Amino acid sequence: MQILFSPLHQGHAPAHEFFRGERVPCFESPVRAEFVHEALRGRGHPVQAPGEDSAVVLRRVHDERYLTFLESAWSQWLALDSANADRQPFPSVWPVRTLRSDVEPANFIARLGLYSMDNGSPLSAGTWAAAKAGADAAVSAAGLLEQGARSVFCVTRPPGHHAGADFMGGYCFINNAAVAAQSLLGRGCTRVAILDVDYHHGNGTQSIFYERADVLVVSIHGDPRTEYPFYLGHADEAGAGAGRGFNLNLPLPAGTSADTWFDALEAACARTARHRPDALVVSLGLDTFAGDPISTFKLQAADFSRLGGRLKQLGCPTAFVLEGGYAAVELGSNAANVADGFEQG
Ligand code: OKP
Ligand code: ZN
Repeated sequence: MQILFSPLHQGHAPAHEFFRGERVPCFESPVRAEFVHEALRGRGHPVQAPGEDSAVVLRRVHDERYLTFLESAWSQWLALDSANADRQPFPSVWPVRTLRSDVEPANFIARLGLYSMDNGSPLSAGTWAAAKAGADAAVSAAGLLEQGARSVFCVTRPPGHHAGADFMGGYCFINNAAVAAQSLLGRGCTRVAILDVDYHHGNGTQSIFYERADVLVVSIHGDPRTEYPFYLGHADEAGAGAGRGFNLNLPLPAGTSADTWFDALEAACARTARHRPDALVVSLGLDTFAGDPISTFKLQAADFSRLGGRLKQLGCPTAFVLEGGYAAVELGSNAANVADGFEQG
């Protein structure tokens, strides 16, 4: 399987996030992508750097105002105080119901709140370059599929599926899966499916395509009544307008076993097949692993091979986009099991 990897991901390296009221080291760390890259390379998969520029497609997925902010956010932060180089900006106020989000504040932290869904998406000096490289990988994957590749694996971080058209959230800044899907539509595909198997509901992906019928979004995830991102991902969210029937959520209770998870995967695959997609984008979160430090599903290493094999049976050109997975040491082999399961399936 062709692997797309850029070392620019390493520049996204914030030190801390908030967890249970404390500042803790970031779960979403550079070693994650290094482990995945090493494991895939070690199993003989060819690796190349993303060759295409995502600039045009990015603007079809995300709002200009948000992209402009994101690209210059770190330099805006430094301009406030040169000592900010060693500090992380966090939002402190969000424009919830009754507050205005149409006026961009002059205050940097207020702008950060406007463009964030949570306090869990810390920025660092290289965040934009890392996120942009992820989008470049997504567009490059679409290009490789267009040229006849059966599958491509984007080793992207930061992840993307919580990022919406105009906001960051849940460690995510640019929605790489949405960028891949949008790029495929511009390359002769008329129907694309996104299958999100990350533990957390991909609220950003859902919201970007919610009123569209060309991109089917199917997600298996922890029930948002108890699991992040809490405010989206319920079973009754089916799409709206022209997109009605083109969003399928399969929430599962915290602690769900592998057997039950694979039952949900069958339902997800059945709906995906019925869409007859010209290409499939898999938001590949590996935080369904039993050893994940922030999630509660019970998949084991061999289950990731089974997942890859099942996805192969859909018979579509497939782009895998790395999302979550925080058991860093096992992340590489779990990701490589999906790739190998797909190729052998
Ligand atoms: C991203 B992905 C709060 C800690 C929890 C939310 C989890 C984001 C998961 N600061 N953060 O879907 O794996
Ligand atoms: Zn996740």
